[in-house]
Amino acid sequence: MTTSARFLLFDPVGNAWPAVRLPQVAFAGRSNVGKSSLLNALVGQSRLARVSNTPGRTRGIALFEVEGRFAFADLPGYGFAKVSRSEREAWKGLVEGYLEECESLRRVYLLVDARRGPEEEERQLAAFLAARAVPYRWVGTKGDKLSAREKVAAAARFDGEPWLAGGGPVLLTSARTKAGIDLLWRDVRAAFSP
Ligand SMILES: Nc1nc2c(ncn2[C@@H]2O[C@H](COP(=O)(O)OP(=O)(O)OP(=O)(O)O)[C@@H](O)[C@H]2O)c(=O)[nH]1
Ligand SMILES: [Mg+2]
Repeated sequence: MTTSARFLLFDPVGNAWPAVRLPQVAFAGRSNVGKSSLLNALVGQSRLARVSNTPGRTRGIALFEVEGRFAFADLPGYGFAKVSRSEREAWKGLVEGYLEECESLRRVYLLVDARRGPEEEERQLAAFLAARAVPYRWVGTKGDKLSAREKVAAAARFDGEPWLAGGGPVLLTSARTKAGIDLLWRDVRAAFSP
């Protein structure tokens, strides 16, 4: 299924996103975790958000209009070892500024490679959102790389991780097989329902 979606803007410094007033959800997570791929899987367009094999390629916030009534934010990835301290600081300023100040932000999807589970950076980001009462959801990515047994173990890695606004288990997805995409859509729609 394809969903109407179009590129709105790419904001590398944080001065352009405030112009987008549409209600929005954001996709956050480590470099290479699969943020852009998941966004593409959601809208059923393989080339809307840019997917790359070079971690840390997306250095700004990309915003996409979806169904003409809300927006998806593809946030720049973190945790890529090869970036300098100043680049890390720039990332932090850009992402935290957006998460803190975007009044139309309804929910944040915290993407975690299902094979790894949440680590220190993910917990810090979750705590940052929790402290500001921004609802978030854990999403496991690249589920196609896991056997059935590994999927059970992967889900268990999220046990005890905090949830806001509703709760529930980690949403295990695969941009490749489209597993979990329907469930994720249901959650996205819930974020935009009054
Ligand atoms: N097997 C598998 N590979 C995936 C999946 N999703 C993404 N990938 C691969 O993982 C790599 C990174 O995907 P991206 O979507 O660019 O990841 P990103 O989080 O947007 O990366 P940055 O923008 O650099 O932070 C690409 O080579 C994708 O093909 C998935 O569900 N399954
Ligand atoms: Mg990306």
